[in-house]
Amino acid sequence: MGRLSSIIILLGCLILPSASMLNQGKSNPYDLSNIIYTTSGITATATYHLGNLQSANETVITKLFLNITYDNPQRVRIRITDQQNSRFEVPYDFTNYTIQGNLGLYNVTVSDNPMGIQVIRTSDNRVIFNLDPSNWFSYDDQDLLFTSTFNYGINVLGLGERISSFILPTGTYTMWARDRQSPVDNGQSQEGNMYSVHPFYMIIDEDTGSAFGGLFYNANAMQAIVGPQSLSFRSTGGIIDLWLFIGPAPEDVVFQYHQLIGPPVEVPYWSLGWHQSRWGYRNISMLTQVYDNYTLYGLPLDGLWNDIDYMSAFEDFIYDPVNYPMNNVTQLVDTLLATGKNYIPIVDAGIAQNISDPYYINGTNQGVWIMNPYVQSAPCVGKVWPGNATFLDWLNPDAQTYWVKALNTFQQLVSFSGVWVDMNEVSNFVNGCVGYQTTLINNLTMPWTPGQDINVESLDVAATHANGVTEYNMHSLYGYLESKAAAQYFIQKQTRPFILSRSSFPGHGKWASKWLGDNFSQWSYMEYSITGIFNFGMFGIPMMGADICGFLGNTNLELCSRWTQLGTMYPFSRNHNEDESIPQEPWAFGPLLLETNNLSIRNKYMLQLYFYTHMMKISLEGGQLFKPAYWEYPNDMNLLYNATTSFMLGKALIVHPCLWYGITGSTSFFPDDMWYDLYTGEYIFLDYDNSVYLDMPWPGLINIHVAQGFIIPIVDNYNNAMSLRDTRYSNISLIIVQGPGVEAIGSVIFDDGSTYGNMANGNYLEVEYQFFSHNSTFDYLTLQQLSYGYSRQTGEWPYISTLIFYGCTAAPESVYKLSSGMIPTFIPANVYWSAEDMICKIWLKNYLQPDEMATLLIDYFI
Ligand code: MIG
Repeated sequence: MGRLSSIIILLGCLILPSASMLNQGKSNPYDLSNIIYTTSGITATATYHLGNLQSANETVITKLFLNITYDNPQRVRIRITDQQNSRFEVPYDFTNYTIQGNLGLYNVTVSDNPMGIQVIRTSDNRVIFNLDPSNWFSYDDQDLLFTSTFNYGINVLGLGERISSFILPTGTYTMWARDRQSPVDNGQSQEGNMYSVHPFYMIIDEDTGSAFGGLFYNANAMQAIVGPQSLSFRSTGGIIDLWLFIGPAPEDVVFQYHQLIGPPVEVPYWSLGWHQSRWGYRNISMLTQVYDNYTLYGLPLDGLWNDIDYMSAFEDFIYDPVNYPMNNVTQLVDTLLATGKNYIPIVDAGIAQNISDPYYINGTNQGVWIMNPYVQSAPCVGKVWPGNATFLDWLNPDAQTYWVKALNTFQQLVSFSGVWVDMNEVSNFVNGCVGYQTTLINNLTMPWTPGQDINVESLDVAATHANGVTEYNMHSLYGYLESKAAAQYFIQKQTRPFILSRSSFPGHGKWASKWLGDNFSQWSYMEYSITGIFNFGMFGIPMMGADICGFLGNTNLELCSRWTQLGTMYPFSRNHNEDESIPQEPWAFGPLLLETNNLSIRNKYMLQLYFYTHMMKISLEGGQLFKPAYWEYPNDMNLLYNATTSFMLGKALIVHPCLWYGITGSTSFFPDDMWYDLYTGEYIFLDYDNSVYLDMPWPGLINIHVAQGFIIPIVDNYNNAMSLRDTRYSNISLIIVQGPGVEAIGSVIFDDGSTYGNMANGNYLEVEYQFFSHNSTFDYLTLQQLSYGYSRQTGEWPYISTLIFYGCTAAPESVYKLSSGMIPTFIPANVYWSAEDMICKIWLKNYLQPDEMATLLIDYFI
């Protein structure tokens, strides 16, 4: 690079905005008038002082409409629109709601000259939003800027997608969907934005540890600027539509957000198992060999994935007749389905522009492509794997029909159980529309640029969608709208969608899942996967995972072993690899990895009902399964500052992954509670600072501990199951974690695991188990049906075989069953007690079904 250009780049960096520079010496250029206060909010007109114009060619919008609504007691919406002209708005996909008012939990005030807005949470008088009148505010045509300042230090979370630490360092964060291979973003480069766009943040108050959040519902290229006591958003278009969530606990914010965007789609039972994938299974025999090896090594498998290798000339939906002859594909898929496993092929966003490709012909006939802005009736052609390709315009209803039909045609060819939608940022190997790059460069003038030029490796941002809407506005919505359309294919069949997408946007979780894209086979990326899953859990996409063992570059035995231990605790667990790296299937490194895989996958199986029950509840209520320990113990800010050294699965389990090479144990921190080793029942004596040294063996199991007060359902046959389907025909054990004076509680959801809408329609069985320490001589365990919309089919989860008590301080003697209105029946159980380990076991034989309405009375030796 020449000296001159580096100087220019240097200057470029210097003039990039920082929050303080944006705000320097300028106050809000708008005044409020016509202010109307009602019980449901505030409306006003904002008028620009013309005297504030910086230059004659500024495209300022002079009259704005401010509409603040008190949506409900935990949520405020601030909408600022152009009073005279309509502007692009994100196609709204949230649940409609009626405005409930604020009930005094927050207080909103506005100032008129200049304009200011302040939202205060009344419970602790904290400012949770403050559009300070003395700050610069902009509502230019392509430059929307607003800043919220706080009178205390803040930790900012969220603002995806990027690879970053959980707490975002102060700096500038770009949001614009981009196919980029996982740079680490510490707020300095402005080019760390990746596949998805989620302008959702959670702020943790540095002084009090309490939380609140916000969603800036805007899809245009934008940046968020995180300061020590401020947060700004600067977008290149759209409107200001901001929802604030008042908290005050972190998990409150998550639920409040999910209530707005809608809880995530139910996942199929099988999808929570173990998945094998790689790019580079070049022919059907290689793919079949993978299945055969799983059988050979006695390893369970639930999903076998097929990357772009299956395609003929990289054309979507079309099998290569030489490398993937249809007969052999069908044979393999039939075998998979017969053994309870599933087949998931990839589908790329670009449809090959090949005049003999039926999918191209149909799309052209139906006029569903994103169009070239410079030529009449020609699509904007991009370049991806098949070469020239066209892309669907999701604003056009025909595109959705086209997509559902394409999937139906594909299904007639091959019985896939889910689809993997890739390259949907939408990614393009060239800039703009093929053949029109010069035009593109001449036409792109923007008053400012969020990070890289937005035409780089995207379709021309002038390309057109239905109703004249441009790619400038629609770009970052592609993956989300594509997934939503694909979901309709499954929903029409009443099956649960299983769609793994690389790009997403707020609302995505209602339809589909996501993985973290192209990570590196490096220790640091293994740790970043935890942050990534935390973030997407907040964003309402709980079915998340990262490529286990790493995608780019070569993995190694130790890293892959540790990553398998951790990765089997992701909600979505898939080993996936790039085509040029060394193999990383479970057998790729000899017996040590094989053993780790076997133990780890089976460990996940053991917990299947715990995972599944959580995912089903989340699909009804929102919330996170895989979450920071801080969510559960918000009094301990160390858990926030060291967020990745542990994570929780629900409320009961804490996991300590090994994130470092060359060690076999580590000092580990726990939240303040009573913890037991999940596998052995050993009570964990914590040091004064809540730490303890944990062995972290490999091969071996990842550390999982269970808190007192919970009942964990365990699938008994986890050591024999070869796919999750087998776990449906297993007895269950209950691990009941006692504590002095503490009740223990847990529940299980049973259903058919595949029909769409079971939870919403009540077609499930939920049983709650509750354990009461009655007195020193006997205890109760109650089984209660909370929902009875499903009856277990023949052989499904027949009995509760064993009760396992941790923290048990007396020897059980006998067990009686009380069913309503009947005399207690004596159950001839086998009992065991270890005084030293404080563990009791009661083997119930076949006397208790998991959904019986019953109370067990447990009698102790005294
Ligand atoms: O340009 O389909 O992130 O998982 O293996 C690369 C090949 C395209 C990117 C995905 C990756 C997948 C790969 N794809």
